[in-house]
Amino acid sequence: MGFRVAIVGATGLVGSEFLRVLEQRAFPIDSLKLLASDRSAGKRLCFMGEEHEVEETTEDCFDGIDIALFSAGGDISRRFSPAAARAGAVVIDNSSAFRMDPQVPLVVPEVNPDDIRDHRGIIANPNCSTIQMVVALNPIHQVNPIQRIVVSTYQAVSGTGSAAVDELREQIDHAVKGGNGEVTPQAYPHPIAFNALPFVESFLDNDYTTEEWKMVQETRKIMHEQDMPVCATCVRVPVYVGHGESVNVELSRPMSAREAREILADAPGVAVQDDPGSQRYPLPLYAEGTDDVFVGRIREDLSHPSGLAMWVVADNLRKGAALNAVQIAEVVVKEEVLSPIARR
Ligand code: NAP
Ligand code: 12T
Repeated sequence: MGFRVAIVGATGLVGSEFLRVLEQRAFPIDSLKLLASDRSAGKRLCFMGEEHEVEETTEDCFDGIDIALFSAGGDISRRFSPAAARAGAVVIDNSSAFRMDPQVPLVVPEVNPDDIRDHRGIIANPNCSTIQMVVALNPIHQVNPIQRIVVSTYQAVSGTGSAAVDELREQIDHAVKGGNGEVTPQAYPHPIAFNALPFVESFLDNDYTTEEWKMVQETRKIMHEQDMPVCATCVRVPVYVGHGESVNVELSRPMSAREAREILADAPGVAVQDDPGSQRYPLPLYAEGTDDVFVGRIREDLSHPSGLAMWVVADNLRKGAALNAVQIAEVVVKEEVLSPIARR
């Protein structure tokens, strides 16, 4: 038996990754509804060798939908996902709109799949930077509880959407053609080509960015550790796809780098790439289009008796967004926890 699936934001970067991931994983689909803004209505997108017409998202377009994958920004999620849930769909939402809502599970299937059972129609997909970090840290935490996390991210422009990807390309083109550096940044407050911006999304009153604060709060919620101390610095770098993270943890007891490597080698969703002698470590360029969270540069933190340092990379559009959401949908289907309204 297949399911009736809708994708809201189907024309976006995450939306097109949804189409690829659903196809590659052979998700059981009976019918597929592609939704976006009125600007895209009538556009045709290919899925499983067939063209599908994009429709405008409206409150009443979710009738008969079992699973609605939302990826069109927080405003659209707030506007339409309650209607989708009321119509009997399970909403899997990629925006930050509902992530910290106590009634909405926030799920990384490798870490807290059981939280899915408590959903009331909406399940939130975490922030990309948080997802890859908890996939790498949770297996260590289960063996030797983490006392504190310090993370710095190196985030790709595709996290911002297709306009930012175009902007990086244009700024690089401009420089290659001998431009004198006068570009008018739009996606970010400063040029992103040949730069590194210690700013992702927006600033809060506490001088952290919203992205940094999501990493703090979402990590605690997913790992069920409400008091976990987390300090994040999020940096945008001129990379198209693939977020990198320098992660430092303080554990309850010392752990050798070798033991950490062994734990991670057996961890679901993790691939260890760690051989300094042959220049082997995770790289965004090679993570693009793949599903794993890659971990390398695993070292004992020589400045702390029970510290570890590591470098974590994943495709932010796949494990960071579309893949994680489809994995949630796979659990929903397998555990038969479809909408409380429309369980079939
Ligand atoms: P994008 O490439 O800019 O695409 C935006 C999508 O939203 C397009 O399909 C667009 O449709 C659609 N949209 C815009 N206004 C709409 C409206 N009024 N009604 C319906 N659809 C509308 O952005 P993206 O990279 O795919 O990201 C989209 C969203 O996904 C983000 O805003 C964020 O909430 C979420 N996201 C989450 C993560 C994560 O960490 N889990 C990562 C990346 C993105 P048109 O083509 O018709 O304009
Ligand atoms: N600002 O899903 O710009 O909360 O890289 C994901 C990615 C927000 C999110 C980004 C962002 C999210 C970004």
